[in-house]
Amino acid sequence: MRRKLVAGNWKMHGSHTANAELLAGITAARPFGCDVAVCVPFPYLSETAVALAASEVRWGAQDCSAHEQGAYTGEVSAAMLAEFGCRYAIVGHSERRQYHAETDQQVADKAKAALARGITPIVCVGETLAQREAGETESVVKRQLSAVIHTLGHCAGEMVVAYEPVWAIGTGKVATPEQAQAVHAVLRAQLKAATPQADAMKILYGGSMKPDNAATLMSQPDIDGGLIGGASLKAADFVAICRAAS
Ligand code: 3PY
Repeated sequence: MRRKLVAGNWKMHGSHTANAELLAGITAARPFGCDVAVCVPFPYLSETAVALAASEVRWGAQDCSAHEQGAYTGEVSAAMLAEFGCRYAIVGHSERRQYHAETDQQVADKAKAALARGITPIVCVGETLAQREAGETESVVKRQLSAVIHTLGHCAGEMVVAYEPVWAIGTGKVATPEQAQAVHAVLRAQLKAATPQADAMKILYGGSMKPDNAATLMSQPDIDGGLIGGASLKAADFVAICRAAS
């Protein structure tokens, strides 16, 4: 039995006041029967670390530079994230692939940089609507994951994978449990061919996961939790998803 993980992806949302309220709402609902994390904007890592210090809720970032240090204006290194106690870093979210033209190899390099500093990368893969309609879902997600597997080598078993169909992100559309499970099974098989740790690895579903669909999605055999967008911004919704995972 894999313990589930529910990770909130706040994206570019938050303020000191809103964060304090949200984090208080989450910690007040402990204990959870699953692993719980929030991935917050960089400027809020410090206050999140303070707010969550006495709890088992973890925190992380939404990106991580592939570079160790240097003249990379605007970038944040894994070493810096580690200094803030980050447990996770999301890499390769479709919004970064789309708006920042991140390639499969850049995503893989970011995952490697995170792991080198003891931060678990949550590696996002997923197809666009056009790719799904063209029957390319499997080849797209396998190509995206393959770059990471090859770059991480014997450490591949240490990442978390998140399947996020791009057409389900921020659209209110959600993959059916069967659609999601089918892709998760493909990813699990690919991981099995790459690492003996595959059966223990978490593959999250992301893309409009909400309190009313979380339990059914997470009841699928290869769905080990969720990467939660909009619903992670309301404590009641996020907590309800964590309960569904417990
Ligand atoms: C969403 O659910 O919208 C996400 O992008 C989660 O990362």
